Amino acid sequence: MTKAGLRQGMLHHLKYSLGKDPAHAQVRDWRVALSLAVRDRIVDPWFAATRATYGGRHKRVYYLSMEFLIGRLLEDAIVNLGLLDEAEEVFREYDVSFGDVLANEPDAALGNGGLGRLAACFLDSLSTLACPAYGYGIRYEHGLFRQRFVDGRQVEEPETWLSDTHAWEFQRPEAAFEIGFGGEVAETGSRALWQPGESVIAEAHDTPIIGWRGNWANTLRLWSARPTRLFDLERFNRGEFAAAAEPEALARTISRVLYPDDTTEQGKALRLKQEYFFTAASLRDILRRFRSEYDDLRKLPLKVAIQLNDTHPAIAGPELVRLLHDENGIDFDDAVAIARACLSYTNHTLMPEALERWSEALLGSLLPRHMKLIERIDDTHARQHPDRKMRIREDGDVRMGELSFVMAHKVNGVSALHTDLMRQTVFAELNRLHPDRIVNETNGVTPRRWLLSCNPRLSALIDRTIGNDWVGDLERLSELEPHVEDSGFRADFAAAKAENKAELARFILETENIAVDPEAMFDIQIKRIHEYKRQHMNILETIALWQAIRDNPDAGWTPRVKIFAGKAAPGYVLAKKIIHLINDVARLVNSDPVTSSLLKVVFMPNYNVTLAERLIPAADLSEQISTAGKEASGTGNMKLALNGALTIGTRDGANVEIRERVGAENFFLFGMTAPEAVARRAVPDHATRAIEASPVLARAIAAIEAGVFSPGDPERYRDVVENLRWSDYFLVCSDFDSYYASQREADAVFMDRDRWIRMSVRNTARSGWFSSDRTIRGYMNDIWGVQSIV
Ligand code: GL7
Repeated sequence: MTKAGLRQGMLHHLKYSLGKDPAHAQVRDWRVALSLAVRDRIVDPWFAATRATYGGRHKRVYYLSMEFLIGRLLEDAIVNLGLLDEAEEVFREYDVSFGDVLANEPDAALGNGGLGRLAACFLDSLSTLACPAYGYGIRYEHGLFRQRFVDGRQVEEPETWLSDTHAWEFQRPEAAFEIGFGGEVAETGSRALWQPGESVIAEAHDTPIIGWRGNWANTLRLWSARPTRLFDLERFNRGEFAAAAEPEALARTISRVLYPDDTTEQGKALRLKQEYFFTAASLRDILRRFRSEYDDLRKLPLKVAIQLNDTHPAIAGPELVRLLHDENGIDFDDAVAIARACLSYTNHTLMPEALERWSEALLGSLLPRHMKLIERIDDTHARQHPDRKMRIREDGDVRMGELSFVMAHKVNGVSALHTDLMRQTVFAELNRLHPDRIVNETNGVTPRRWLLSCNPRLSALIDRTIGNDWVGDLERLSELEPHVEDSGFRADFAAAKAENKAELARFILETENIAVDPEAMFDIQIKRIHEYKRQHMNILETIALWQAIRDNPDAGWTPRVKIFAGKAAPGYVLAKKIIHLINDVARLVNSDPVTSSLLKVVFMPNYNVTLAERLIPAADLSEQISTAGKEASGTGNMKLALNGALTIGTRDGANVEIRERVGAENFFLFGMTAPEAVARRAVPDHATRAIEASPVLARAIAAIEAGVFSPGDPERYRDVVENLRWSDYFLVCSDFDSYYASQREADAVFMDRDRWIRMSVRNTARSGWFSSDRTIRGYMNDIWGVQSIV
């Protein structure tokens, strides 16, 4: 498409969709007009993809996920359609800042963290690879809460991404299904009929997702809930206005908010309702589409692959069995076999508190027929495997991981280490019974967003050096490797990073009013706040460094800016305390005249996809410091390495594979391995011993206890410190010395700037394997049995 075409489309929408004259258009009007013009360009390839899929009678992939953390869509679409230069030029003509137009789009924060962002990267790759696919999820009215700090404490505010026009979606009032809850089950012989006691309507909203080069588009179909009956007219006429509106309010509650959890289970009835709501609507839709083409439901697995993103859609197993058996008369054992051949399940965490369980009582009352089917699935499986000790049901609960495993033909982990640990721990017995079921698909990230769009300076340098085929084939970044010996290339590489850092420094000054030295090492930890991710180990190290600099300010320290960003789950008291501590440390350290040219601490509020896009290109050092065995994969670690940051990290999750690929000499490794961590935890008083053995750590902890960072309130961090001293399940104390030493090694290397840049280039050149295109190819071959359509 030409610049003229884009201009014309945009002016058309400005006039006819928004009713605005260019002379009076606001940034928001331009943004919506541009989005609609770009969306118009997606419709044809979208239809063509649908036609090709029907025409070729191809198998489709259905990715069921409670979360799609897609962020902003406009720039992605423009980049994938190759319209970036054209769009920039058009806005120059109208003297409107293109950057402001892009920044006007709200972030679609329909996810908490890595799990939701992975689903978004997968959508981009599925379209790029021309794999016929649908993403299915919930159209939350309010995505992840907005984070503010008040006196250093996290305050949550509702997020309102839909309050302005959402230009991307097509409402589909005709694609609606009635979803029932509760009620009774009438059994007649071996068949049963479920009569739900209440119901809501699931209504579809479609967003087309265009792939790289604009050849293929898939659909993200999000369900919103509306009442079967709008309001109670009788009550309204009696003047009971609030009561009359009740059914509507109740129904809408289901798609009202995203649960703000991250790797902790949320045991709420409403959450279970959300899970069943979107899973049931999606399955109904999948069967409707299948039936429009084929009449034998037994052939379902030939045409349908359903991926369960974690256990949140685990009820898909019993629901599909119910649809096949109760509603279509297929024999129970056959129904289970058909469902299993369609379903596969991705596990994203081994943390016991995050593995979903629902009480049989709750399941039985909300989904009575499903509870009976789960019992039957469990009993049948136990009969088939008499030596089985574990069951799907345990202590009055249904374990959703076990249910998903039993109902899936493939179960995958998200990094090599995590998959091994799955085989050895949570699913050890099931793995023994079904040794071929578990496979590994190491996570990846889309290079379109996480290098091409977010880091234009580095992307342009790569284009100039090796051409631009790397965007669709990221392993070609390896062609950069020989250029590491070229001093001109190294200088350009360093300049791109330096400019990115200068830009971030300006942003930090503007938004946080903190002046940071762009020449200093930008040391970045960005992710949800969690004890296992150990932001508190990072802040302890910061305190220790600050103390060491004060002791001897002229010892040739490497200047550092410690940057943190991330949200804590609102109910996670200790995580919120850690945020407060980091902010308190920042306040004191940043105003210390002795250290302020050498050390700054910045906690950027409201971490989201857009902020990540700003921070990642400017990072020198990537903090990936979780307790070994706890981070299933991580994906931020990949984005940072791809953008040339060096990792300081443990042998956890995908760090292991990153280190293998970028080379051990280009990675700052520290800390215990996963088995060592398990052994260490068994040592009585491991934390106290570690503190006694480390004067540096002891002194940092003592400063917190003395109220150095909370003057007049020395008790403020009592729980954080007591937890470290007396329990320290995540082994902060035991790993501390190793971490501190590794940080000093990073300091030394950073002083040798040429060596650092060589290491940085190698990180970028060797990160090509971490493309989500590679990951999706793995799923297509190993799990779904589908092919790209060319
Ligand atoms: C997570 C893991 O914690 C994270 O390590 C992984 O990269 C991500 C995607 O596979 O999934 N599991 C999880 O429950 N959340 C994650 O981010 C919220």
